[in-house]
Amino acid sequence: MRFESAQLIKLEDYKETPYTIKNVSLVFKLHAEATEVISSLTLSPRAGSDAGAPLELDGDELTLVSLKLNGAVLDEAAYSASADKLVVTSPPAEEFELEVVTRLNPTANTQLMGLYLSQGIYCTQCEAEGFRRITYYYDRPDVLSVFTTRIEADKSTSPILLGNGNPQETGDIEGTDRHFAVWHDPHPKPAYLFALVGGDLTCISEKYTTASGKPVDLNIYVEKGNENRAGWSMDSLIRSMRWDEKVFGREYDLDVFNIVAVSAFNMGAMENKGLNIFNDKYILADSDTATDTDYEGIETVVAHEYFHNWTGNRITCREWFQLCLKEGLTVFRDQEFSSDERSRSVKRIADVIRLKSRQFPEDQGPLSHPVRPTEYKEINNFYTATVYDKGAELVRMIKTILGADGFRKGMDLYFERHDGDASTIEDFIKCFEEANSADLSHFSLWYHQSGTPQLKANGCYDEAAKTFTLELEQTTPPTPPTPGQNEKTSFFIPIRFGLVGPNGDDLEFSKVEGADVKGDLLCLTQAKQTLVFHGIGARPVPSLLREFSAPVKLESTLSREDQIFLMRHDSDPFNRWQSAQVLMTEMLIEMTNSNVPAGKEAFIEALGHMAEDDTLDHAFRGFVLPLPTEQGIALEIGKDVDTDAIGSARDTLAMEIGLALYDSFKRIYESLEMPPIFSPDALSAGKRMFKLRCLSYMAASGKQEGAELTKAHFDAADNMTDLMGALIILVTQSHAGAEDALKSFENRHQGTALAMDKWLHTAARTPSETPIAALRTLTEHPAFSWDNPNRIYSLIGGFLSGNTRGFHAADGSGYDYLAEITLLLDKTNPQVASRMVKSFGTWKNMNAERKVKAEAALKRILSSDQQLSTDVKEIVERCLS
Ligand code: B3K
Ligand code: ZN
Repeated sequence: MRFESAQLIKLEDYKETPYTIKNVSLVFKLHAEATEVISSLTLSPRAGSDAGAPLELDGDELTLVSLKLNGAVLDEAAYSASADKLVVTSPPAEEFELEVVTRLNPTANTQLMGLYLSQGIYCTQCEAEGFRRITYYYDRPDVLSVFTTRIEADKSTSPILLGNGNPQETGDIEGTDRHFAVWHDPHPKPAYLFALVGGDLTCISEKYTTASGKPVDLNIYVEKGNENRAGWSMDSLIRSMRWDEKVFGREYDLDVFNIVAVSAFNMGAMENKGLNIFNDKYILADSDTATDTDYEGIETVVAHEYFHNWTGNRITCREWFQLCLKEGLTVFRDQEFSSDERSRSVKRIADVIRLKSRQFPEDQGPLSHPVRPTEYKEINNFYTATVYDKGAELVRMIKTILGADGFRKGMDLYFERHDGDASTIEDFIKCFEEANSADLSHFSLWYHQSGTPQLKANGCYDEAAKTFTLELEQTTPPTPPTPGQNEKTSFFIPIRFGLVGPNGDDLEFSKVEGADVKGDLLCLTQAKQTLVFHGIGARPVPSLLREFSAPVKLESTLSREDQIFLMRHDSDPFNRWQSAQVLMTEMLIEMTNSNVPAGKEAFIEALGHMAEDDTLDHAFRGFVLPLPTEQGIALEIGKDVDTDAIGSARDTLAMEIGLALYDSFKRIYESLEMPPIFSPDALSAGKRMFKLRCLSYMAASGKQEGAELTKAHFDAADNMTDLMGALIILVTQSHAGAEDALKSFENRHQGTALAMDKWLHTAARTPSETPIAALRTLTEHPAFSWDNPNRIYSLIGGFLSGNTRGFHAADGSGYDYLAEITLLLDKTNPQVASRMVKSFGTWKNMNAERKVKAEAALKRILSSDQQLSTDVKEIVERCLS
């Protein structure tokens, strides 16, 4: 484990290694507690590097068994080896072979980085710096080598042996009950893409033929008994492969593509070359155990990891500061895939909800950092919503600015020019500039400057002159922890817009002064700009930031009537949703401050109107209905937050809407027929979601019937979506049937870990007078375990993100508990601990009473006697900065 003394790593210090590694040949002798790894490296001094420079290889908790150079045991005086470094003092000036033998204990590897055993399955996780926990190596993304891997293991416990690339050879090891498999990956790759798997697995298989006629064997490996739950993943994989050929012209490049699902995994999945390893949550699905959201998540993650084959693997990152080069781009690609497979406008809303709920809080608090940071202590802390989701927004803006054809030209040039490279954001941007003769220098600031810009808009119509004047102003609040960024520069902000006329159509204009406008796109480049639109025949309502064309916070001065008008009439579905959100948020904030919001009835009527509008698809209507989350409202309020007041205001408005529109919701709920056989397709899923959202309001209305119908929905559910949907309503709204429903869910699903994760997540959200006592009791439940990240993310994560009033309880008990479990988890799995402790990221927005408690809890972590991991220490220090 790396401890708190870790160095600050800076982008400006980047230097190439003095040696290159052409080939890596690995032999793994797998044993549960003593695995031997023989690594043979072909090294050469890099041209232009200092002759005779020492060879310094990375390690982490390693035990060196032996070391040979060009076949001879190396004299002890010629090298030094510690757990985290191997230094060969004066290596030869010509190409040479180094053989490094290390011994590992996969059973004791609770960090789940490097080689570990998960339910009897050997597997690896090397990104970002896990390979150094296997052998001494240049564990950094810019050292690309051709890997050959021989895996040896017991035949009975590990009949399946998988590696990167193509299978080369298999056989028995004579005189033993062991066997071996050799895998060769012809594509040079960095060590973080290395993987192996050994275990007693079964698989489902398909044959795929690429667009140019190359056959590929596709296999998804799962624990025995789960093979019937992997079909959706296979279907998603095949659709992703076809889509990447069609939309980006990218084909798969090996003879096999293997996916393995394991149950103990720190994150969602990993794109190792030809051997993706997945958290089983993102592979296994059937109607009884997975919700529609799970099906959609699986489709997205399978696609995402597959798309990495080009954006990440064929073209990788020069160093980890460039993480968004592969992650932001690949998220953009998976978002586009899902948009094409499902409804584009609904997908856009879902992605923006995610961005606003995960990235905006990060960017507005002490954990704010640029999409391409310039320094870090622990790289694992930078797999953030900013790098991933804001990173994807930046790619989307490039497409918005250049248009679809210009974007494709830039991508084609990127693939052509950088295939086989370890690249940078500058390389990426240059491809779009050159392919389009465009200048993206101002735009590029988005990669380097942190913070969410606020965009203020104010419009004024002059009937006599037939002009509409639009004042736009951007400001980006300082984000103090970002070094040197207290003064912010203006961004290049692409704004899609329309001037909506009285009948709901966009008005034409004859000319515009004050900004560069092309069609429905205007680009704001300065702090303040005033645009004058000429030839406007009637008073328009400006609809700005259509499709959420830039990741900014729009502060509009539109009246409530105009906002309701957009909600009802805007031709951009995204902005119809956005207007409803703005109205709900404004009213909830007023109610939190004990005021009665103006225009509430008109808003509720408009909401009912949208719910009943059969021209809109069900999923869209399902997304329009719910109120912003308590966390979302807290973020909008931004300071002196009282989560109890927010919670009560939200409950009240939900009740008022439920009561006012009860008959509408009931009519919709009863009229929407579901097909007799479950299907996870987007249309059916949208309908199920819409029904549940109507039900949620009916239950919130206070009418007994609403609660009864919810319980009946739960009892009649023949799929996980309906079961969970109804359970969440019963539990979070504290209805009488909640306890019975939790019991019945438990009886039905005990023993199925992924289903019980949902139970833990829901139970953690139960409103309680003593939330921490209730949470402690849940940690004793047989379905929970401190050893498996999925269980922790479900229960503890469910509490932190879904029980806002419990976590932010004014007595500070939630903060104390988070400090306590951070220290507990840090002993075994720092990545999981660090993910949990990030929930402190918004503590500065709280009111004084809560802030004092949160700060004390954070300081208690720092002052603990326990040695902290770099992961946790860095987050806690940044939170306190
Ligand atoms: N690249 C991996 C994430 C690795 C996280 C390391 N802490 C999965 C993904 O983003 O596709
Ligand atoms: Zn990724």
